[in-house]
Amino acid sequence: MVTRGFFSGRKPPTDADGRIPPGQYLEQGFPVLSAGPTPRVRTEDWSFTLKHGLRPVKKWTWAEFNALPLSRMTRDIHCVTAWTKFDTSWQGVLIDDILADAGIAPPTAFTLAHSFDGYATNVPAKDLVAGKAMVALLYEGKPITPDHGGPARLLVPHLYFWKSAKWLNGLQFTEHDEPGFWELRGYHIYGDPWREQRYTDDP
Ligand SMILES: Nc1nc2c(c(=O)[nH]1)N[C@H]1C(S)=C(S)[C@@H](COP(=O)(O)O)O[C@H]1N2
Ligand SMILES: [Mo]
Repeated sequence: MVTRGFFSGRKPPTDADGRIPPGQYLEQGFPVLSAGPTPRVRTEDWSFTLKHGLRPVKKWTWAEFNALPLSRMTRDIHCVTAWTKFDTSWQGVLIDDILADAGIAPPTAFTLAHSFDGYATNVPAKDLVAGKAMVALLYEGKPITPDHGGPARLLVPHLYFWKSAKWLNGLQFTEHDEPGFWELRGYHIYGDPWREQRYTDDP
């Protein structure tokens, strides 16, 4: 039976409770959260550099990067400011496929994602591989808008959304777990929404 209510969009899915981590609420819109002004990065000026420590391993132009295999991820996302958004759909290049193109396996256990605005965030290497993360190029089938991190952003949906660096321009493997922008300013070093790891001292 199809009812009027089905089309209204006001009724959350029946499994909503099990999909909303502790302390989060369900958001229908897509809020923008940026530490500073939105950088306008033209694709002709865009590049992505993979580094092991200070040593560049491989660098891609926009055209080269877009020639890598494109994958789709549809995931719930969770911002530390307490909104959760269901079923966001992205297309981009899995970190697995970036590493394969560079011909390497993760050389260390930790990474820092770097962005055009100077933002950085740390993510353990194991949280980026095995299909868990991508460099997203499209959101809901269209190029990611500048405010949401276009031309390219990291997507690590199983961690709080501050780990999904916008305006991404590189990934650096580091010997140690090095805190990034928000991790240096009181946010949790790992940021698992299901364990409610919001702030530095949260277990
Ligand atoms: N480069 C960069 N990436 C960033 C940020 C930022 O300020 N700069 N903000 C982070 C935070 S705190 C969140 S919650 C998400 C917000 O992404 P959205 O604006 O697409 O919702 O981006 C993250 N990635
Ligand atoms: Mo955030």
